[in-house]
Amino acid sequence: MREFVQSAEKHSDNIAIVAHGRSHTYEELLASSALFASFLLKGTNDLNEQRVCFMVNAGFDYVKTQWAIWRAGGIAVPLCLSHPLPSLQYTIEDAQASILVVSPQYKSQLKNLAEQQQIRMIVLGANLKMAEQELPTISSDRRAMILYTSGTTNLPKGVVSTHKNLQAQVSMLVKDWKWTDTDSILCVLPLHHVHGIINVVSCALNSGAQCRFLQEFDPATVFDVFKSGDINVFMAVPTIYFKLITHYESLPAHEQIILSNAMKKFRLMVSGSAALPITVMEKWKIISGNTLLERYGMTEIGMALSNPYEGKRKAGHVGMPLPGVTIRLADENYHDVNKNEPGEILVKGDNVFQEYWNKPDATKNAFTQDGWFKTGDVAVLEDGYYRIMGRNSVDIIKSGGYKISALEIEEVLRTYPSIKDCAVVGLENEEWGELVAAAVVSNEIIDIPTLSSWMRERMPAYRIPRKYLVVEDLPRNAMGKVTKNDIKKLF
Ligand code: MCA
Ligand code: AMP
Repeated sequence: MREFVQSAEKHSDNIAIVAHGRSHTYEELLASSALFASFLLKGTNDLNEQRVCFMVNAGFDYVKTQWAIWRAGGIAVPLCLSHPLPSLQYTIEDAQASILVVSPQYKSQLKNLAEQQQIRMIVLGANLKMAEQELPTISSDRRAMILYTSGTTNLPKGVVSTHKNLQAQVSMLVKDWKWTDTDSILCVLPLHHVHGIINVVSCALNSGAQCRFLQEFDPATVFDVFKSGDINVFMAVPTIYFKLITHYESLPAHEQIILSNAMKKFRLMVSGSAALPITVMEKWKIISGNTLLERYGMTEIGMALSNPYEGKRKAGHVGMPLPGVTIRLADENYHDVNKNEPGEILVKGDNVFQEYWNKPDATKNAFTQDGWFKTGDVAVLEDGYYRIMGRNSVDIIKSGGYKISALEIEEVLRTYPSIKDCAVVGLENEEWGELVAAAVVSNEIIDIPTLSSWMRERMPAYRIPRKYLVVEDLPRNAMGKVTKNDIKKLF
């Protein structure tokens, strides 16, 4: 946090944030976050790593809240704005939050929960009376943030990063991608994941640059901002580039020319969170004049590999280690693989997270005995560039850039009255990366729209199966284990 404050002080007159039609300087951000930190502290000296969950719309209030939590010594736990109550409740309870900060529109959704759990609820903008007090000094080894991520367990785990981890994640990108205080980026990504929080917002705000926010992704609005000439950096997941290309192709020729000319002026356009299809990279190059820089990262490590800022950006590859990151490719016994052979990506560096919240066994299992973080992703090194080949687990699905646990969806599906068993898989899909699909075992006729709406009450939209198949039984191997690759073939 210290580096954020120092940079903000240095750039106090610069515009930090543009959102909801208003601009906010770094000076305003410093003053508001200090005041709100005091409000959080409520006369105490230090939040001492209390978890503060916050469900706040993208923009000034979001960053003010995040900085205030950090400056008051709390752990920031951002909530997903589109999650239904059961998912929010899981996060709030698992994190053992003692404070909940919300934008006014989320108050009714979370009020009862906060009361039941005796959590202090703060509704932003509700004429909060604040008086500034002295703020604690926060050492960099303290916990700063918990982000929830799905994995090979059926429920999401809280990834705990310290201030030092976050600073390492930010600094390496600022350096490698040559951020400066003249940059301006547009944020369309959700702010409960590393991509939006670190790569977009924190890198900009650590550089004295400007961050513009849209409340949600919408291709036409994104293109309007592109045309305005107000931004020169953009970062998104492959699905977003796919959707932008589709929209571009629907525009009349004269509109396309204006847009293409505007995009040619960008300094940097980045893709990540999922594999960038070569077709998308090529089409984007034609329409925008920009060769997308593809990089590889994970909630537990921030970014690890990146195509070069200067130098050849290779399609289908994720480049080389970022400054401060050490990478090893290993076999199943965690020995180095031979040259040109695929292996699991293992990572070391200050960027690597501290622990899974309250899950010592999961934390232990995530590292080798000599401290390498096991990503579960398999890659091969080709001519100095890493290429991601897949994942160790079929139970992890990437759709729209979101990591999804097949097991978590199966667990919920099995509680549907007429479903006896099920198996969830990810089907390859150019737009979404993978599309969530479920084979369900039932003797009864299942009305899919009814099942779908039932699922929507329990899971966020991006986790809902988009294809169903009712089967008499699931294919299994000799050990009785469901063979998911056979299920994929059934679709
Ligand atoms: C939404 N829809 C879907 C999916 N998601 N359909 C199939 N598969 C999906 N995954 C449907 C909705 O149900 C809806 O249909 C329709 O699409 C539009 O929904 P909406 O939510 O408005 O979609 P969108 O706004 O177009 O969302 C697409 C999106 C979003 C913008 C690409 O998924 C997104 O923001 N993804 C980014 C996630 C992210 O930041 N990941 C980074 C984590 P209907 O109306 O029928 O319901 S990974 C990370 O941080 C690591 C460190 C890294 O490497 O970056
Ligand atoms: P998450 O857990 O949501 O942080 O997602 C991290 C996962 O996204 C990684 O473990 C990879 O499987 C995947 N990922 C991120 N970037 C890329 C990329 N450029 N290409 C392929 N997969 C990626």
